[in-house]
Amino acid sequence: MRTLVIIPTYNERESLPGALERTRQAVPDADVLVADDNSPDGTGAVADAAAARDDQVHVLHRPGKQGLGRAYVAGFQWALERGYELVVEMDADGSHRPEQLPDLLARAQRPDAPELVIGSRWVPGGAVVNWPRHRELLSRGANTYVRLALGLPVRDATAGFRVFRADVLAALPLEEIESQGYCFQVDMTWRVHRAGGRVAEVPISFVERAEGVSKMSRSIITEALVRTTVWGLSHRTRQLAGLLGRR
Ligand SMILES: Nc1nc2c(ncn2[C@@H]2O[C@H](COP(=O)(O)OP(=O)(O)O)[C@@H](O)[C@H]2O)c(=O)[nH]1
Ligand SMILES: [Mg+2]
Repeated sequence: MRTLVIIPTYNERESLPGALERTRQAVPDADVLVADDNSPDGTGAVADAAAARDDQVHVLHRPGKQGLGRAYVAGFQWALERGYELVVEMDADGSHRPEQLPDLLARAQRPDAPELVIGSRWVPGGAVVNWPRHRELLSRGANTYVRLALGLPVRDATAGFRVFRADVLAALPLEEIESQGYCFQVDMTWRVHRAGGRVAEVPISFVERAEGVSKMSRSIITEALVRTTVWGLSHRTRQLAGLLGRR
């Protein structure tokens, strides 16, 4: 199936070349789109140089830092306009190992394939390598909260290594998605689930970045917490209204 791997970047000059090289080796048939938010460190130029050498590498230059969610939505639209059938999300920093992409893509292409395949840290066989304890606790806690608040049957809803079927993306109101940070991943998972899409998780080992710095911030955590709580409350209110309506 025609596959596009979208790599969002903000100040990933050191990490991007390795990510591109490994991705092209691991899945040579897939095309790659770097979605760069005009990184001050010149990541955009590094991406352009790679694209000049390789027809299967493309670059989407965005005007400035608008968050992970906006970068992915622009990348999804780019993919849909060009007829890709599978769309992959992957970080630039090496945390998502391109060598595990064939596993995810295989799961997404089986006859009973789900609409969304998540590379999961928190299913049996999944792992994190070199992650600081506080990040692990945050991720586990956030995922437990999401599962309970939304009743979402997913162990790693915040994960950013995943494969969407393009038809499910085409059916979603992408323009309406406002989540900016990692909350975007929960938002997308929740939307696919509510639209009746199936979500499957494939174990991955997530490796802490060796270069550059994380863009995780307090405001990104707050956004995720507030939005998940609002979605959870409206979900539970609808459930309750449904129950009362039936009596
Ligand atoms: N285009 C774009 N990419 C971003 C933005 N914020 C983070 N990213 C990218 O998203 C990926 C994950 O971010 P990272 O800082 O590694 O988050 P962490 O792994 O949770 O610490 C990396 O490839 C970042 O460069 C943004 O605002 N715009
Ligand atoms: Mg990272």
